Order: sequence, then C-alpha cells, then structure tokens
Amino acid sequence: VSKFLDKLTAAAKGQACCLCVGLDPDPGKFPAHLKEKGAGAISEFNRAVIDATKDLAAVYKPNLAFYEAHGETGLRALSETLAHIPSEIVTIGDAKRGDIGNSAKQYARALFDGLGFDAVTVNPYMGTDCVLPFLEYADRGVIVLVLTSNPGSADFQRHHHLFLRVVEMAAEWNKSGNVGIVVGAQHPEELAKIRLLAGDMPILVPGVGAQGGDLAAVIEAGKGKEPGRLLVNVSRGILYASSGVDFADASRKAAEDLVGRMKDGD
Ligand code: NUP
Repeated sequence: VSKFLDKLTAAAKGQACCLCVGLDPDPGKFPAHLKEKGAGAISEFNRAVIDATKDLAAVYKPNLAFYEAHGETGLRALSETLAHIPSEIVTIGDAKRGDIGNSAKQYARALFDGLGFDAVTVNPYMGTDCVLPFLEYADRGVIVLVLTSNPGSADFQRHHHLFLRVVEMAAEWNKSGNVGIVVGAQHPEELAKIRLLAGDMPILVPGVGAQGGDLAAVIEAGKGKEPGRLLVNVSRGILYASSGVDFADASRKAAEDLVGRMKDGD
C-alpha cells in the first residue's frame, strides 16, 4: 500500500465517503472587505476557510488555475495556503496535466517536489508515456480523469465508451497502489459500473453543489470498501456559501451539512 493511500485512509477517519474541499479562490466573489484587496486577499480567504473546515475535510483540492491566473501573487498564495493545511489532511493539486514524457517529468517535479502535493490530477488522454513520470512518485497519488463532470465529457470520453478503457489502464498503472480516478457526479450510472471495474481505487467525484450533482446517488454508486475511497469535492458550494463577512462560518455550515449527508449515506 502506498504512502498516499495510507494517508488518505487515516484522513478519512473511518468514513467511506469523505469531503474534499475545493480551494478555488475567485477574488471577484470574496466579501467586500477582501474583494478590494483582489488577489492579495487569496491567502487570507483560504486560511479562514481552512480554519473553519479542517476538522470536516479529509482532503483539500486547490485547482491550479485559480492561482496561476494571478501570476506571482497567486503562486505565493498557493504556497501559503498549502503551508496552512494541517499535515494529516491530504492535498490534491488539481492541475490536469498531460504531456510528452520529457515535459510531464517537469510537471511532476513542479507539483510533487516543488509544491509538495500528496496527489495530483492527470489528464491521461495522451497515453501511458505521459502518465509514467507521475507514477514514478510511488509515494504520491496520481488521479486520472476518466469521465468528467462537464457536458463536453460526451464528445470524446463517452465515444465508443473510451472512458472504460481509461479505467482499465488506470488499474494497470496501479502497480504501486497510488492511482485514483476522477468521475463527475453527473454520471451515477457509469460511476457504479466504474466502481466495479476499478476495485477499491480512490474515486474523486467533483460536480456536487454548483454543478448540480446528486450526492445521495453518488454515494450509492461510488462507495468503496475501505474508508476514504470515495472523495466528494465541493468548491463553490462551500467557499461562497455566503458573500458576507460571515463567509467562513457559512463555509463551515455548508461543509457540516455535506458531511452529515455523507454519514447518512454510509
Ligand atoms: O470532471 C471534473 N469536474 C470538475 O469540476 C474534474 C474536475 N477536476 N473538476 C474540478 O472540480 C473543477 O475544475 C473545480 O476545481 C472543481 C469543481 O468545483 P465546483 O463546481 O464545486 O465549484
């Protein structure tokens, strides 16, 4: 069992379905007193959300786009955010990288050695050689896009059931026990099928909350055997539960409500 999987199991605290809080800061949506500081307020915003949710979250998932968009200021905020996350909580860098091996190696370095993520998301549609440099970090998680939450997932991923081939490949790539997969909450029927094929691999499910996915259906279809094998991500539904000065309290309430529903589904 990989170090990544051990950490995930511990962070899950016995829960089959766990909360992944998506840290996708958008200064335009911050409460007025932070909005005026723009990207300079990202770190403070994230820290308040982390402090309010850290006993409820098994995983934090910053999406790199929300930091890279602000250049140096954003990247500094990402480092500060990662430094603020308690060490027992799993971090997933949602970067969806995918490139020829020589370049993928540098992406893996940046995300694992540089930023120090426990796991990253990878776009596998360029093929095995592009995923290998990530897999070489056997102590870290490599979470592969299978069937994404967006409407365009029908264009290629569903074509000839291509996503099922990706599940098969993910199982082959899992020699070190450090591979996971991403399935959007929009596809509960396929999620059940994928769970059967994928065994007890961790499945990260985004798309609950702002994108309208059905949490109960996701739990029913996606639960694994061990704790922490189903990770439900909610970003906007937690971060922007209130646009007022009470945003951190509101993020806690939203997270509490989700965790309550996850426990009921067990
Ligand atoms: O299929 C995917 N759908 C998706 O929304 C794969 C993802 N990684 N995501 C990401 O999850 C998305 O980029 C965002 O960071 C988060 C969902 O955010 P929200 O809809 O809960 O705000």
